[in-house]
Amino acid sequence: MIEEQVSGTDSQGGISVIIPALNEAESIGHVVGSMPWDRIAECIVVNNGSTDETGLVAQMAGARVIASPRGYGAAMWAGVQAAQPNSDIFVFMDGDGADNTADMAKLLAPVESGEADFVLGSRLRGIREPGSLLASQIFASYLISALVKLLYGFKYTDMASFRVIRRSALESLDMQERTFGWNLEMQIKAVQKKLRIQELPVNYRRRIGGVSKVSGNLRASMLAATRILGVFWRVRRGA
Ligand SMILES: Nc1nc2c(ncn2[C@@H]2O[C@H](COP(=O)(O)OP(=O)(O)OP(=O)(O)O)[C@@H](O)[C@H]2O)c(=O)[nH]1
Ligand SMILES: [Mg+2]
Repeated sequence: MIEEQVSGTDSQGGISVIIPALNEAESIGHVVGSMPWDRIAECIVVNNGSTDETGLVAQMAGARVIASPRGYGAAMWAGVQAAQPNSDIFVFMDGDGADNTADMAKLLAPVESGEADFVLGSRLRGIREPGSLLASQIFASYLISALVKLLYGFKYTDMASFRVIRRSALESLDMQERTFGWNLEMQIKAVQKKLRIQELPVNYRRRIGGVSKVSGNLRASMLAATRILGVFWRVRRGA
């Protein structure tokens, strides 16, 4: 089975996994430690502003740790800039242990085989541990998906971090968001650029430890919602 997956790849370069992590010392060691190291070239943890041992724990577990300006999208962008030049595929995922690295091979397969440019992991289509997604998050996902369908004609079901994209495809998107609008900007622009998109189910757990930076924090959720709505406005204007 493993041999089949490896021989099925036409990835000429390598795979860089990029993980933003802000005060995730309780989970990041588990996340980095569970990487499929035989398949990936590197795991980059972007640790901007943590006041705990996130960087040290990630490094001990085998990640390359870098810093960047504060912000979720800023961290993603810094990870892309820092990736080894010959990586031709990026995997993005969270550092809190909610995403399952066991799903990575499934998300990679269509990009590696050349069938897709962008594969989004959908938590709404997968199995969710009770309490891992708040009702408000599920509602927001439906609402945003409906808006994207209405405006751009493509039906996503989620806006999750866990995703795989070909380097050349990402470069064609000219990503501008440096906050929580990053995920949605990628999804909308992927449709606009007519990338070959797939959405596949992924399982989702509660965060292993630490504190939510978004969903469990009202102020941060409102800020993220504002940024996400701002993406619709900005991308519509062609920026
Ligand atoms: N480097 C960096 N990482 C961030 C920043 N904000 C959030 N993150 C990371 O982005 C990922 C997603 O944030 P979460 O707090 O898990 O957001 P969430 O999944 O909506 O909230 P939970 O449901 O509680 O997990 C986590 O790995 C965070 O550590 C930031 O400003 N900088
Ligand atoms: Mg989370």
